[in-house]
Amino acid sequence: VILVTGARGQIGTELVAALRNVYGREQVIATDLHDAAALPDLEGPYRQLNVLDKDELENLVATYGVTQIYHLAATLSAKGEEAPLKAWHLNMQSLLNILEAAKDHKLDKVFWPSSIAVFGPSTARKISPQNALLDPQTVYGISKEAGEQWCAYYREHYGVDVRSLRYPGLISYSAPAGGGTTDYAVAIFHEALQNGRYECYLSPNTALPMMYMDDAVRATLQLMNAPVEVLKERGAYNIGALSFTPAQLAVELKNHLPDFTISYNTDKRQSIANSWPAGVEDTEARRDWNWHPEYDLVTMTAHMLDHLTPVYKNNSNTAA
Ligand code: VAH
Repeated sequence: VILVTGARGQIGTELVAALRNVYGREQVIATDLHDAAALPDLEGPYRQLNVLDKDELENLVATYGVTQIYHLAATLSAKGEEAPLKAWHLNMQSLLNILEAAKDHKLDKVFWPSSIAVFGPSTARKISPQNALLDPQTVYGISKEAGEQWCAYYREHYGVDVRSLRYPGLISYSAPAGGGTTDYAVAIFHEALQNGRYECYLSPNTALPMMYMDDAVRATLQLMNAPVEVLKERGAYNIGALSFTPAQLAVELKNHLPDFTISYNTDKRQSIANSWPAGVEDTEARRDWNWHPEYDLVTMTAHMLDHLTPVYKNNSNTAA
């Protein structure tokens, strides 16, 4: 039985669906902070869980005979800067609760997402290699760097099989991205379809490592299904797919929506983006567990619009 925390988030929504496809709906317990009664679209087993409540977590693990945990609940980069100590506490204490539960209940495996946010000035605006110096500039990035070290500690001291990926900015259509710096690349699709224009909070030439959610989900399952002996990296694996700027994404969108216009009005998220790499090197992921991306800017844009255009068409019809 697999337990997913943060199941209502951008990654959680997709991972729960993918895991249920593979293991069966009843084998994947989705959890998040929301009360089930407040979730009309709920499908499959769901339990309200505050990941800071260790007893509640242990209770669920014991009740359902949980053997794997995907721990996705966290505060992202931009939101974390608004309440640093709250973000640190949530991101770190929840991970420690999960690692302790994995140790005490001898779980088979744990997945925990790291991020390109672990990189900072030493590789800012460049291509970050797997073994770059990690000098994060955000609370979120600090929690991801510390989290990678805690995962290695529990692996080395207690034999917990915890695996991790440094996700780039993720782009998906099924759940809103919440509180990230890369989320312009999600919002732009909704605004382009709804209003024909988008005001971007990053400057036009801000290149960032990005990935379509289908690739991110596939990478996650591939990593989790790899035999443990092939996993050589102590920290989380870099995985790369795309690297583009807001201007490049806008040009690609215009190929589908000729009247679309973009404007720029940078805010504090620009300084976060400036501290991140423009791309990442993922030689080790390709070497150890055969990682390779399948979506590029053209296919990702087409896929996003295929799924979102009908949503806005229906709304405008009903609106009319
Ligand atoms: C964020 N989407 O922007 C997340 C991610 C690399 C970015 O960690 O905070």
